[in-house]
Order: sequence, then C-alpha cells, then structure tokens
Amino acid sequence: MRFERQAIAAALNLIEDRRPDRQQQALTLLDELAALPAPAHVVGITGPPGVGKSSLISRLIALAAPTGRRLGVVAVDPSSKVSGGALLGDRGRIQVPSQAPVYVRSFAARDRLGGLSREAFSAVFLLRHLCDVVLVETVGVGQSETDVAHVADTVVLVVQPFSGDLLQFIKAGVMEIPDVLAVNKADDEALARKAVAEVKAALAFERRPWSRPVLAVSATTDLHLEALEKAIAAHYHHLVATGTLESRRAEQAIAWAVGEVVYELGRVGLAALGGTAGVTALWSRQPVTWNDARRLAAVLNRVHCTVKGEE
Ligand SMILES: Nc1nc2c(ncn2[C@@H]2O[C@H](COP(=O)(O)OP(=O)(O)O)[C@@H](O)[C@H]2O)c(=O)[nH]1
Ligand SMILES: [Mg+2]
Repeated sequence: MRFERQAIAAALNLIEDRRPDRQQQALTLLDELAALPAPAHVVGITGPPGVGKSSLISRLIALAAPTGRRLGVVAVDPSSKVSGGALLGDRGRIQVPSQAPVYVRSFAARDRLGGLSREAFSAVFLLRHLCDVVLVETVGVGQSETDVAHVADTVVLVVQPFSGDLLQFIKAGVMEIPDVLAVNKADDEALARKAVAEVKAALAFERRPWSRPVLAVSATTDLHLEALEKAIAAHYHHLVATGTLESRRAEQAIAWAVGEVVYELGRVGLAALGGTAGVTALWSRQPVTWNDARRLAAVLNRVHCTVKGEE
C-alpha cells in the first residue's frame, strides 16, 4: 500500500462518519487493512505542557526519515500544529521533512469522557495498520497519562530537569504508567548526569520485570536521542518476548470498545450493558477470527438491541 496523506485523511473521515452506509464502507476498509502485515509499534509521548514533547517528536521524525520508516503522529496537544518544515524552532510545531513518509494529525478537543478523543483513538487504530511506528502526543496532567496507555504499547513520560514534575507524578500515582522516562532539556552532558541522578534517586526502590530506562535528552542539542530511540525499541522487543504485547493490545481494544459504547449511548448505555465487564464479556463472545472493527460492530449492534429492549 502506498503511503498517501490524502488517502489516509479520507480513510479517517470515513471511520469517523456515523452514517450506516459509510460505516459499512469503513468496515470493509478495516477488513482489508487487518489482512496486511504487522501493525505498528504505538508510542505514547506524554508529559506536562512545555517540556518539549513536540520538539522531541520532530527530532525523532528527523532521525527516522533516512531509514524510510513510515511514521504516523497523532497529537492531542491543542497547541500542536503541523508545519511544512520551514519554520524551525516554532513553538509547539511538529516539523516534518517534506519527502518523508510521515502523516501527522492534530486534535484540539477532548470529547471523550476521561481523556483522549474518539477521533484520536480512530486515528491511532488506522495508522497502526499503515505505519511502522505511531507516535501519540498527549498532555500529561493527571488523568491523561492513564489514558494514553489505552492506545500506546510503550509510554514515554517526558519531564524537565529539577522541576519537581516527577515528585508530583509519583504523588498522583501516575508513575505506574510510563515504560521509559526522558528528562528533556538536558542540553549538555553535565546537566544530563545530574538530571538522571535526580530521577533515579526518586525511583530508587523499583522492582519490575521491565527495568525502566531513565534518559536525559535534549531536542535542542540532539543529546542522547539515539539512545532514546533504542530504549523505545527495546521496550517493544520486551513486550514481544514476554508475550505482553498481545495482552496490551487486547486491553486497548476493549478500552476502544468501551469508549465507542459511551459515545453511542453515553454512560447510561454502558451501564445497561454491565459496564466495562459487560463489554469485555460481549467482546470475548465474538468470533476470535474477526478483527477488532467487526467485533466492535457486533458489540454496538448488541447495545442498540439492548437499549431498544429487543433480543
Ligand atoms: N533548551 C531546550 N529547550 C527545549 C528543548 N526541547 C524543547 N525546548 C523548548 O521548549 C519549548 C516547548 O517545547 P514544545 O516541544 O512545544 O513542548 P510541548 O508542549 O511538550 O510539546 C519550546 O520553546 C522549545 O523550543 C530542549 O531540549 N532544550
Ligand atoms: Mg506539544
């Protein structure tokens, strides 16, 4: 399949269109996509506003460009804007080299209860089939770090050196979520060493199957960006090797289905189905040979019958 920005945009519009005939077309399209090989590695880049998430994404895109890897970027940060690549240093903009196979879509609003918009979910779902890597930028303030775990295989938390961000995250209990920690704006080695020491001290007593790498990086001086790329890839290999990629993907599919049920019928409809547990049960009753889009269609159909009181 060719990597065409216009075709991707058209496909996203189709998925988001709720008219029944358009939904049928979308299902057919998703069926075709599901038959294509290996979905992408989805990487969530989260952290407080202004820490340099968009800048880091721009640098990761630039690093990947010569390899020809296909990248999708979904930015939920309202300040993110796409640029043609000319306006270097422009705040909040994600830079894309003009010939690189990169598709960027920004979402301003959050209409889904509890965080990521459904459009963002759909975009990740589609891009996962078309790209090698999908980067998802979300602003990390409280709830949304947990949210990004619903779409990302690997979550990178970006913080600033000596900002106290990390202590706040530990207090708020969101430190369970990230798989990789990046301290950005560590523009030189001396600063980087101190920044890493600070984070490692804060996380000193961790014992986990995946020991979380802590990297001090700089989107401005490119310090340790290749190490960041490697750490992200290493986490993906860890997920594959331990068989957790599949279970994460299954959890993501359910989170997506729950979100769609809430979108269709609101909290009342979700409750009528028995909440997340009810959706999970319905989901697992669909044929395992079906792809996620077909299973979701069956679940939503069931929701409509339940709410109308039909059997
Ligand atoms: N010194 C320094 N500034 C940076 C670095 N990365 C980003 N910035 C600056 O920090 C500001 C916010 O960056 P942005 O990428 O928009 O942050 P986001 O809100 O997390 O996406 C911009 O002015 C960037 O130029 C870095 O590594 N070092
Ligand atoms: Mg940003």
